Amino acid sequence: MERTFVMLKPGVLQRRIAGHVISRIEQKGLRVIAMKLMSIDEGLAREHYAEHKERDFFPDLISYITSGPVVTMVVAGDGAISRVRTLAGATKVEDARPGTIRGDFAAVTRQNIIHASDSPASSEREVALFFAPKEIHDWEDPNAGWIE
Ligand code: FUP
Repeated sequence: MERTFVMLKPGVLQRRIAGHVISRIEQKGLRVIAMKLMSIDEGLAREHYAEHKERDFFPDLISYITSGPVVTMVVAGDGAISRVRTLAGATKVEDARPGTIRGDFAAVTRQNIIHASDSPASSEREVALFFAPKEIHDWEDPNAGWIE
């Protein structure tokens, strides 16, 4: 069973669409096993996006991600990493297809609604960066045996 780190970026709360985005994840059959509302300080933002620190968009990215509260989650399920990436859609809004979260809700790439880990190594690093083990509450669906 795979785990992935998911973050709903600041614009999501401001636009009152958190429920819509979380529903996409739940409707796909994935399990939310950790979730919290938090504000990201500059240090945490820089660490999270360290791979982009040389990119020209880095200062704007850090300023945006620290501009308001975010919703962070750990999502579990078979193939959770690629399944959430598929639900999220392409990074650049011009490439994000209708039906995906970014394709349906994002108009600006920097404000592209959702972050989701892109590999098992990223997931492990990001889950540990944002959640203490005791904040993760795994659970089983008693109906799972009936529906698959
Ligand atoms: P993703 O894994 O899809 O979130 O994409 P990246 O890790 O490549 O990018 C992280 C964030 O940087 C994006 F969500 C938005 C921002 N970004 C830009 O603002 N401009 C770009 O050209 C690429 C990414």
